[in-house]
Amino acid sequence: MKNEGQMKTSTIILLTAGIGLGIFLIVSGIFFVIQMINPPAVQGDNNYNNTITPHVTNDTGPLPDSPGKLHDVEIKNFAFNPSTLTIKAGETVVWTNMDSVEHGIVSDSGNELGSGVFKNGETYSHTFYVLGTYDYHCSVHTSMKGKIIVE
Ligand SMILES: [Cu+2]
Repeated sequence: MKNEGQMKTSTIILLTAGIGLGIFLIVSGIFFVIQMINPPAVQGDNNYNNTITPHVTNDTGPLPDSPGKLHDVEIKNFAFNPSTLTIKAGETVVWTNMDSVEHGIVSDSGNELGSGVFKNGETYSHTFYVLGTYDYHCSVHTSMKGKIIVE
């Protein structure tokens, strides 16, 4: 009878060890699968957020030769000064109305320029990106003519 009891005890020990090992394998298996499926959730939200950096792209092609450069054209005594201005692509022309009457900048053809009318002391600015010659006139006084050459 003592022998049978020993057999029973070792069977229980073996079963317990087997079940324990089984549970351990299942739990670690589940943990491994969770890590595989969703790694950021396991890493912690703070670290994850801090690693985000702005992604800068340049979809507009090569940078202009003189980015941001400004050129002034005065509108004075019903004339543009200078009446012809040569700039580089990417540069900006700023028209300032020095007269007491309203003037407006509009392209002779096409729609590159269209300021609407603006008063004494006010400005209109436009950046030219495409090479070419841009003839324009005053929308109020059509005899006032000017030209921007982008080269
Ligand atoms: Cu005018």
